[in-house]
This record gives sequence, structure tokens and C-alpha cells, in this order.
Amino acid sequence: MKIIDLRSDTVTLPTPAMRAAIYSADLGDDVYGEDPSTNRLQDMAAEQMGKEAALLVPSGTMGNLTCVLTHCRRGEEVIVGDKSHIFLNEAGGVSALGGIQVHTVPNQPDGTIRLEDIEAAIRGDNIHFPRTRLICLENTHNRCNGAPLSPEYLDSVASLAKRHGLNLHLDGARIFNAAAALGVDVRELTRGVDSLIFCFSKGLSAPIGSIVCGSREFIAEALRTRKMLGGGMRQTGIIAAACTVALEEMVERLSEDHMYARRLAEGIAQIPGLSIDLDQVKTNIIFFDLRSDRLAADDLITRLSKKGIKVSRTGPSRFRMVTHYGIEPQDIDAVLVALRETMEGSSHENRIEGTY
Ligand code: TLP
Repeated sequence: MKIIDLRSDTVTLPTPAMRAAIYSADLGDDVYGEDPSTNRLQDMAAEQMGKEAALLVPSGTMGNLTCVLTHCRRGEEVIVGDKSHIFLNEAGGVSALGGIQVHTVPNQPDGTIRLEDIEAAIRGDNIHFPRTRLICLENTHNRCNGAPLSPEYLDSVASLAKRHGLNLHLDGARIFNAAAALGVDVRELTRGVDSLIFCFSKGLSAPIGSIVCGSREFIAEALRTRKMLGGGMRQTGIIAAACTVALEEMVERLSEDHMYARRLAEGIAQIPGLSIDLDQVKTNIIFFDLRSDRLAADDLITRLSKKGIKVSRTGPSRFRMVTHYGIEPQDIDAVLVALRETMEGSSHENRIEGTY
């Protein structure tokens, strides 16, 4: 039985070209700045993002942490969305390790934060208050239906930040998905930010690796923060080699994942007992809800997994599916058949039970 794993795009395995590149990578000690494969990747990534410099990190979480700790001192404040990955899914690292206070403001369903909400969260000059130092945005926005944030919106937050003397960080774990969905060059999404991260180990299918991009000065500081966090690694060329293939060969195909996510969502919309907002489906992440009192959320997961299908549960009756490299059209069809059988089976069982 083929396992169809839609829990995340992080489950993607390296391509044959990545495995070959890892095997033959030129290596050196990256803490001395002497790993040629890593240096090449960092230059490529900085160039693609329109920034002066870049720094390889093991994970998106360490990338965000490195950036926030580089921008802020202890006791300062960072404004983040209440559905952001930094707030929800990074183990409170910026507070626990950086002593930085997180000021949450509501994320809208499209992943944006209203400008007036950001503005209202910025602290005035008062000895009682922490100093606001940084604003963070996320693109695509994972929890907000994988929504892509537009260049116009990003620019408006960048000018707000500038007006208040604040820095702007972008968690661009899936920045290339945003660019593909919007049909824009990725630099249109990065031009106003002071720092950003993106991940190689999600839709781009590399086994490990994320990267921080920013000004030369910022990256020089971030290098020290990364070392402090234990992220100074040695022969990182084995990681960078696969990431380079990801950047060169895996970006173009992301819109396929978006197409399959849409096909999946449209199928789910036809299944009684499941509900999905098709207007929100824009990239490779979809959320749907179970609206049936005949089947428990846990049972849906169990029954699907017996059919070889893995999905994530993100709320009492909410589920997430993420399409990615390795998911083919026939897998989408198989998932839809399995979902329909599961939902129909549950109503049938209940009808029978109800007659006794
Ligand atoms: N997201 C993972 C889980 O942690 C939820 C996933 O399966 O989607 N920023 C964003 C927007 C992310 O979605 C993630 C990972 C990260 C940062 C962290 O990346 P890693 O897992 O490399 O630390």
C-alpha cells in the first residue's frame, strides 16, 4: 500500500539529483567560512532574495530565532500575528532564549495583520513600557490557509515600520509558494524587509536547511547569534549541496502542488459531512472541517491512516493537508475516494446502529 502523507511538505525526501550532489559536494569548515558549497549557496540565496548576504541555518525555527535575537535585546518587544508560526510553533524560543516579549495582534483569515492593529501595538516612549523593536510577518501564512501576502501589503507594513523606526522580519518559510501563487518575482515580496528566512526542507524537498537573508551588517551579527544558539556547523556543504539543487530545480514545480491542492479542495467540497472554504485555497496548504456528529475527529484520522493516508489535525474538528513533491494526481483521487468512503461508511454504520 502506498502511503500518501499529506501532513506536511516537510515530509518530502531528497531527489536523486540532491543525493548525487550531497555525495560529491566540495567541503570545508563553515565556522571558518571555508565551506565552498555553503558559500556558493549563501551567495545564490542572497542574490535571489535581493539582499546583500545570507546565512545557512539548520531549520526555519532556528532561522526565525536567529533573526529575532539579532534584531532585539532582552526586554524588548516583537509584534507578531496571533496565528504566526513564531508564536504558535516555535516553543516560545524568542522569550525563553532571548528574553524578548511577544506582543500578539490578530491575524486576519488572509494572513495579514491590519495596519491599525500593528500601529496600536507599537509602544510609546514611557519608562513603564518595553521598547518595540521588530514586526514579524509570515508568507505564505501557514495557519491562515497557506495564504500569500501581496507585495502591496508587505510594502505598506514596511513603510509603517520605517515610519516608527522599527525593523521588519519575514518568516518566508514558503516564500516561493507565495511568489508562484501571486505570479510575481520573489524580490517583490522581500524588498521592504530587513531580514527574512526561507526553507529548503519544505516544498523544495531538501532534507535539511533554511537560510537567513539581510544586509551584510545584519548577517555579520546573525553569524554570532547562530553560533550562540549552537548552529555553527562544520562541513555544511553536504546540506548546502542539496539546498542548491532545491533552489535550481525545485522552485518552478511548486505551482503543480498548488494545482493539486485546489483539486483536493474541490473534491472535499463535494463530500457530505466535510466543509472547506474554497476561496481560501491559494497555495499548497488546505484546511477543512468535519461537520458530522456521526464520526469523531480521531476516527477520521484512524480510518484514513488504515487506508495509508496521513493528515494533520489542527483543531477539535479541523484538519490540514499539504501537497508536495511526490504527490501525484492519482494520489489526490485516492484521497478523495478514501474520504468519501469514510464519510459514507460512517453514516451507513450509524443508520444501521440507529435501527437496532
Ligand atoms: N512548519 C511545520 C510545523 O512546524 C507546523 C509545518 O509542518 O508546516 N515558519 C513556518 C511558516 C513554518 O510553517 C515552519 C514549519 C517553520 C517556520 C519552521 O521550520 P522548521 O520545521 O524547519 O523549523
